[in-house]
Amino acid sequence: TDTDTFITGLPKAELHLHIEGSLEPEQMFEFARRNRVSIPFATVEDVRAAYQFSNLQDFLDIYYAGADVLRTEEDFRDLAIAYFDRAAADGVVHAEIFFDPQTHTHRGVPFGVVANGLLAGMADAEARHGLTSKLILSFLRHLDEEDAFKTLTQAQPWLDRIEAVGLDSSELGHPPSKFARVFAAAAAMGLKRVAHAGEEGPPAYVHEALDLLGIDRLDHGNRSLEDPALVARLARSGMTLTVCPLSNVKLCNVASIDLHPIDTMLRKGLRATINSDDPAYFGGYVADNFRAVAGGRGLRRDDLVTLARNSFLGAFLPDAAIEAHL
Ligand code: ES4
Ligand code: ZN
Repeated sequence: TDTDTFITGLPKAELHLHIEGSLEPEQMFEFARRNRVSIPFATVEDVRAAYQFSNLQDFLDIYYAGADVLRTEEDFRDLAIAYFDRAAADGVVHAEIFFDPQTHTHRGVPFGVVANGLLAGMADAEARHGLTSKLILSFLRHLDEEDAFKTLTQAQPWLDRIEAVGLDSSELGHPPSKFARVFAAAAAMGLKRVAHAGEEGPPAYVHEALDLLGIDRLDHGNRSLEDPALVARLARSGMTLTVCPLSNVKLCNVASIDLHPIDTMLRKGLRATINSDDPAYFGGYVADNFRAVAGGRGLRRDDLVTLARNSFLGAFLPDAAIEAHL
């Protein structure tokens, strides 16, 4: 349709994408076969049928299990290449992607295997599509502070190729305050900071992410809408929210796409962006997310343009590069 063409033709940045969450079932079988890893599924259809979640933890359990097929530098490179090919087809020209090193180092896969594989995929995307990208090292918040510090130490040889640190995994019971010292250390190393907050957790966790982690960007942030003073603060400071509509519906944080608050966020002056989060698990890549809210919320073209423009305003790119994308 016209809207489809308009959406894919709109240049955009993707700012909230977990590379492990782009592992499609077909590739899961391929990596399982070549690495001789067994998986508890017989067919691709069986895998897809298992992707029904009632909350974040339901999803995380299956997401960490899926990541077990990722073993070699080639796996991480091929995973990234497959994501960037799909992103480029959707009109993504710049992507800032999360990776969860602890998911891999805890299985005996060295940090460097993960980082070098992803960096090879990023170089391929720039060469073949002109798609630029950056890496965000995300800490698993269900693990302790000491493990996050160890991960930051393992990252030292790659720090010049890592843009930011992030915070993901099980939100409830693991407030940002748990990682205040880790984020302070990352800031001292010159890294930018982002955090998942207000996905399932209360507005107080968003306040903590701002006050104790010094975040430059807020991942999800949906529950900020429950706190008018917080909304005003986010709007006033021009904070970018990386919103993930299909993820919100799949994880039952929003009852259905036609009830998604994306347009409320825009009307309240929040710098919201549209992202795919874990596209292989949540039913779509970034253009699918744009289409879902365009249809479900009846967004006009000027709203879609604003959302795409916001993605560049929120990107960790030099001002001149942002300007060139607007
Ligand atoms: C995640 Cl949707 C979401 N929330 C928190 N942590 C995550 N890791 C991967 N996807
Ligand atoms: Zn996420």
